[in-house]
Amino acid sequence: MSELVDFTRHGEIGVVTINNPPVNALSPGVPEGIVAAIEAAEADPEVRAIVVIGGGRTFIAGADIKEFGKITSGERPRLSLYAALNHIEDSKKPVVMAIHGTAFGGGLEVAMSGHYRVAAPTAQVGQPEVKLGIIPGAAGTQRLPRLAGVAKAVEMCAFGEPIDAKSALAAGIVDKIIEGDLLTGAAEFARGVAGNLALKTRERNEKLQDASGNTAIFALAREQARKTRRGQKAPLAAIDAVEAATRLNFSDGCDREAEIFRVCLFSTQSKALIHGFFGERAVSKIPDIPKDTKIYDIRRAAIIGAGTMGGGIAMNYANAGIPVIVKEAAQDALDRGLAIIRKNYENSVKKGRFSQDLMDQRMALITPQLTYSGFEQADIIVEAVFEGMALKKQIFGEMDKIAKPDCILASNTSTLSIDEIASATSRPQMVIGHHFFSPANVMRLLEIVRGAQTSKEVIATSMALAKKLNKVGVLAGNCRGFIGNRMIHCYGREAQFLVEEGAAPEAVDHAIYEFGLAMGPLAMGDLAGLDVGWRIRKEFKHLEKPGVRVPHVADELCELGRYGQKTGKGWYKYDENRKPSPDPEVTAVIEKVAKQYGIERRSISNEEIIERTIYALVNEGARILEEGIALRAVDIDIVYLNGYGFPAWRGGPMFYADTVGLDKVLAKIEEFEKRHGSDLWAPAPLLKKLAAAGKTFESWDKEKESAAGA
Ligand code: 3H9
Repeated sequence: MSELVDFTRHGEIGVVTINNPPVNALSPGVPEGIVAAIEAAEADPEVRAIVVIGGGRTFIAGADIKEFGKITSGERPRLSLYAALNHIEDSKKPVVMAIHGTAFGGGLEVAMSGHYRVAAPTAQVGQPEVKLGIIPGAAGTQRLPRLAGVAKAVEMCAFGEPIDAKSALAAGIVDKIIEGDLLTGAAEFARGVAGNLALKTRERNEKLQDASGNTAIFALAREQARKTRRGQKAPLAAIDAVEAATRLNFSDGCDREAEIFRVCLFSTQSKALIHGFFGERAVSKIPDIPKDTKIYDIRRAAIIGAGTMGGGIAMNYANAGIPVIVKEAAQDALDRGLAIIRKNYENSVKKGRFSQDLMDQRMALITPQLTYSGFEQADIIVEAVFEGMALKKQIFGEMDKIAKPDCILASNTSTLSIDEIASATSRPQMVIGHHFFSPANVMRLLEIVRGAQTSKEVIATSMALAKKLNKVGVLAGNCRGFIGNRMIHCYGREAQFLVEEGAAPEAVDHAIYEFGLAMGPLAMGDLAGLDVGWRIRKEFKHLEKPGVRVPHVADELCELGRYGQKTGKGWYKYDENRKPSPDPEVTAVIEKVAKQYGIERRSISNEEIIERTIYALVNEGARILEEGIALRAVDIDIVYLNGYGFPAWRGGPMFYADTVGLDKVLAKIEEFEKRHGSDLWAPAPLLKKLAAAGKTFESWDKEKESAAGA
């Protein structure tokens, strides 16, 4: 056979094994190899039934996502698996698909072309294509409703969540769960069905019902998709494709699916989501840190600070099974912190996300205390106190005295210099930034900030730890605000300027929300607490360049005690259910500020709101890239997708700029520079360079990667 697909005979059972590590994606040669192996099995008179199984850690994780870019760029013709899958299904000998690991996307589509499916208890099956902005493209939307019924198929194809083996069995996708060795069990199952050719999936129409019976299912799914997948086209497209299965015969349904698949594949949304998929994996690769760098074993953690951040961070450690001490300075603060942790867990139990038992286990891993007792045994200590340099340095000085020599000393600072913090210790090589995002138990981003002297081992351990904590770790260089907050500072500044210039706060937030972010910048400020930024601005007041415009409204709101949601008022006023509404007091503050600083008020379009805020991110992002604070443009995108609610289907701010065209983005920035001055809007040199060369941030990443590999 081929290197990718192997055929062997185990007595009267032909075994087809796919060997395309790491995930047995359907790369060129794999589908052809499976078909050839099935043909060989059919031609072998000794073989009575066939088992198809994945070699290594999984069955088939889907089509090879790397191939999609080649199709859209015209490098490869269209990808079609229909004929291959019909060929498998037309086998005269029963084909048993043996699933372990993940049968995702094209993997499940291959599995459904078999006559039977058996699965390991830990296997998962799913049609996650919508997460890549596409729909199943190898008859998944046509075979799945025939196996599992319309409602299940809509749920799986439109929302993309995988299901476990037990649910797959209940849905009729899998015929048997095999305990013990999968190949042995599958072969035994195959012997049992030898000579008994089940109906082809594509001919099983009994679960499709008539179109009218399904109307409610489709209507409900569309409503849910519009709500929970706001702005995304693929979920609705997937529903259309499953609906086609209920209206057309299999072959015409497949044609319809192919048309819809192609439209999705060529969409900007799909390119953006695929960029995010590979980006999430690319960020873990640090060019100057070899794969075999020593990683410290993190078995015990300690956190200083039981506030919102400290508590959330403690939950991450407990969730990963790592015992964690949480230290506070005063009993009431410690009690408050622990009560919030408990409440968060209780909510998860109430929502059925996990059992009371699991909650109890996790709570038992968290030790609240007022002293440093036990800190000497910790493998990592995370400081999560107030954002003030003096306090942080004092704490790091104390940690230095207590911690064992190979303990990692991490700061959760969101803006302050890691090098200055490290200078309070005798071991700057062990000091690193672990910037979690609020709520820390929910947000996936962990910005890992490398100081000038941070050791490679500490960086490598932090990247590995991020994975263990179920976070996406992105490495950032040390500068004020690192990647995320340095950029958000410019974005927030423009949002406030827009308000001073005449846009209502709700107009700014609405435009950004419509653009696709989870929340507008002012509403986000209210949620995070306006006093946080106020305090930071006070700390950095001495760095402000005289004569450069700064926003004033948020500081004035803080002076009035309007810290945001926590005080019931900030940019908005909040009712007892935290529902915001515009507040005349805020309008009065804005008008007063505009008058005081001679700012002319005018009507501002949604387009300007988007350009001023998003291009401010892009321009600062380009500087961050050029300075090497971020390793790649995609690292910035991953920070924004996972830490700031940037819509995944726009790919992140840098990818979004690529899709607009860097020449157009630059032209606007130059216009803003003329209007608002070079201090705020001078275009980043890298942006100018790329725009002049007709390049993109993505192409810049690729050039850097190939230069590093050369
Ligand atoms: C599809 O099937 C369309 C069809 O309807 C048919 C159309 C005609 N392709 O995530 P990991 C790489 S669309 C290429 O770190 P894990 C990944 O980049 C597809 N490469 O491992 C990484 O590379 P590297 C539908 C892939 O154990 C390495 O494998 N399927 C693919 O944490 C390890 O990956 C999906 O959307 C792929 N399909 O998680 C599933 N998958 O080491 C996408 C992975 O160089 N995949 N790679 O960085 C996943 O969800 C996870 O990878 C999986 C394993 C759960 C499978």
